[in-house]
Amino acid sequence: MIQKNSPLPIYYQLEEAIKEAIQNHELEPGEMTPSEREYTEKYEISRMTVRQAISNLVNEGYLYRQRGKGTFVAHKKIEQPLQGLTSFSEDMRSRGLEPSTRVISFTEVNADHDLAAKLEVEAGTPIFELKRVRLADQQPMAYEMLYISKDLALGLTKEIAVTSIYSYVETTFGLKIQHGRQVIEASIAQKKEAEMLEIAEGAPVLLIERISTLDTKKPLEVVRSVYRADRYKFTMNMERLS
Ligand code: 16G
Repeated sequence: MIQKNSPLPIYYQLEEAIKEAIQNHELEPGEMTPSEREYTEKYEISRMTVRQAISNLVNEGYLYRQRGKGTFVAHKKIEQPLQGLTSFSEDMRSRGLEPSTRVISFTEVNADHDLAAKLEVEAGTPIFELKRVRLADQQPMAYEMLYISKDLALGLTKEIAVTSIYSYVETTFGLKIQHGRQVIEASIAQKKEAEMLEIAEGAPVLLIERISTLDTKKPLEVVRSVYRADRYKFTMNMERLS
């Protein structure tokens, strides 16, 4: 409730009231919030105050605006720890989310110099190129371009790529995926990526490149992924260096 005689600013009280409504599931993720006018009338406060509260909540990631449509409740971001080499399927399941995959294309290409160097194969070696949209509870989270040595993923098909590649490689061939090197950069969604991720072109995304290697030190995959920045955040633990 909003108390006009409270020392707390009214916009702040409204922010708290909206956050509470989200916590109590009165407002669900993806749902449109009441309009500025509705809040103005409900609490008998000025439109400027409502605007300020909503802007603050947008900046803090609780709400998001869609041009021409309105303001909506944001989905909680997935927190991905930056330690432990895990697969998308494992990550989602460990959070109680159902992973699924849309295979956009599955082809054989010849490794260019960059990929060949990363996969430690000769340039021109045939490798698999796999483009997949990874979803959690039916919502697109990431668009992945995966390059994998053919000899380490023999028999890989589109049908298998719908499930877990890590589990295929590990259970079918008894390979041990051991090490990963990952680089994360901020960017904005290009047209194709935006389409795949069902976000606006130009929306913020995180570009991730991962090279993972087997216990034998042989590189297994080079994966370039585009993650939705509105749904993902990365966390890490740090020790103070002496
Ligand atoms: C993650 C990995 C990707 C790996 C995939 C395997 C990142 C940035 N990328 O998406 O490198 O190929 O998991 O997932 O985390 P899967 O076993 O479910 O196919």
